[in-house]
Amino acid sequence: MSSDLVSREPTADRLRCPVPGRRSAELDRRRRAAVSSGVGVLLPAYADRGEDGVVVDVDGNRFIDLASGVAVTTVGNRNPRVVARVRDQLDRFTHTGFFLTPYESYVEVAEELNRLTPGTHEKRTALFNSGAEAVENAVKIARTATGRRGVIAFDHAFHGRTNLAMALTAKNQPYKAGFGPFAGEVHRAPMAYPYRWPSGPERAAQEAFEAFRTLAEKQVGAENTAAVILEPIQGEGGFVVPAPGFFREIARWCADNGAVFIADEVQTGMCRTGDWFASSYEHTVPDLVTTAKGLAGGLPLSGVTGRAELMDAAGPGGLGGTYGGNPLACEAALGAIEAMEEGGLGVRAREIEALFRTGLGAIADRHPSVGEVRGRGAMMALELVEDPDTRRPAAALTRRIQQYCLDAGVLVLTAGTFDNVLRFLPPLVISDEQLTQGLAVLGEAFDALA
Ligand code: PLZ
Repeated sequence: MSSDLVSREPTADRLRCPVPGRRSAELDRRRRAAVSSGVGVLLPAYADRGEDGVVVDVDGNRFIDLASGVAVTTVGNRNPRVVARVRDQLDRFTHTGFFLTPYESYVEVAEELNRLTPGTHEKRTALFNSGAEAVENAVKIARTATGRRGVIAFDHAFHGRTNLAMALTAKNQPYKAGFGPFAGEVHRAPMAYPYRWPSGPERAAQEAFEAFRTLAEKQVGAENTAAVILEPIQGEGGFVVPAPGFFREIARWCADNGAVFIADEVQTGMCRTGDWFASSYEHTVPDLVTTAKGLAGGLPLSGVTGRAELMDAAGPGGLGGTYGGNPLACEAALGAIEAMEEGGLGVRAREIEALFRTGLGAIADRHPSVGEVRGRGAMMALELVEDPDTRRPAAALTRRIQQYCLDAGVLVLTAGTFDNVLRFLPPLVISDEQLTQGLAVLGEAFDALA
C-alpha cells in the first residue's frame, strides 16, 4: 500500500480517552472482585456496541476490529439478518430441548451444513454449543463408528479447553498447565510447518508425512487409529498453513487405513478463508468437519457434519446436550449463512487477503523482524523473529506491537506456540477504509518499535 492511500483517522477521533476510560476502569475493578482471574482479559475496554468493523466501549472509544472475537462475528456484529431472525424466534420460544420437542431451524441448519461442507456424499449433522464440544463429539463419533480408540493430533494444534480437547491441544501454557490428567489414547505427530521445518519448506510435507506414518503405523497401529484431527490452517497455533499436499496426504492415509479424518474448521470455516471451508483449498473431502465460531453470527452454536454412516453410528441419545442447537442460535446461523451467501462474503474474504498482502508486505519489506507473511482470505498473519537467519521467535516484540495497536484503538490478536505471531481476522463486512486505518497503525507500531 502506498502511503498516500493511507487516510488514517487520527487516533484522537477514535479514542476519546486513554484506555481504560472511567467507566471501563470501574467495571474492571468489579471484574477483579467478581470474576475468576483464570479468565484472562486482553484489554479492559468494556464493550457497549458492535458495528460492522468497529467495537465501541462504554467510554465511547471506537476500536477497529481486526479480531472479530476470534473469527466469530464474520458477518459483523448485529448483522441485520441475524438480528431479525433471532428477534422473531424470541417471540416464539427460547428453548424446548431438541431431543424433547424438536424444531425446524435445527433441521434447517443441519441441511445447510450438509449442503455447504465439502463433498456430495450423503451427510448428517449434530449441533452443540462450542467448538470444544464439537471436537469431543467428532472423536466420540469416530470411536464408536470404527470400534478403535487411538486419536492422532499435531504439533501446534488447538482444539479447545475441555478435557479431551485439551489433550488434543498441543500448547502447555496457558491451556494445559496444571489441568491434567488428560484423556488417554491421544498421540501427537509433527506438523508440516513450512517456515520452521528443519530441512526447509520444500521438504516439510513429505518428511512430516513420513513421521506421521511411522507414528501411526509403528507406534499407535493403523488398526487402532480411530481418527486423525487436523486444522486446515492452524489457528491458535499461529495461522500455520500446512505445506502443500500435507493435509491431503493425511486424509488419504486415513481413507486407506479405515481411520476417520476430522477437519477442525472451527476457526477456518464459514467463508473465513474465502471459501465455505478451507479443506476445499486442499482438494480434500474430510470424513467429519467441525464448525463453530463464524457459524451463528455471534451466538453460541457448533456442529459436526459428515458421512451419514459415521454420523449415524452412535445410538439414539448417545449425542446431545441440554442446549445443543438452541433455537435462537439456529436462527442466527440461518441468518448468518444467508448474509454470507447474499453478501458474497467469500469473495470479500479474498479481497481482504489482497489488501492485507499489500499492507503486510510493505511492513515486511521495511522490517527484517517479519519472518513470514502468511494466511488465506481474512485469516492473515505475521511471524516475528529476532533475526531472520536464526528465526528465533520475537515474543516480546510481538507483545509490544500488539499493545501499541490496542493503545491506538486497533484490536489485534497474537497466536503461536512461541507467542510470536500477530494474526488478523477481521469481520468480512469491515470497510476497506477501516482495514487501511488498521494497517496504518500496525505499520506505525513496527516503525516505532521494531
Ligand atoms: N478448534 C480450531 O480455533 C477455538 C479459542 C479462544 P471453543 N479457538 C479460540 C480461547 O482462548 O479459548 C477453537 C479453535 C479450533 C476448537 C476451538 C474451540 O472452540 O468454541 O472455544 O470451544
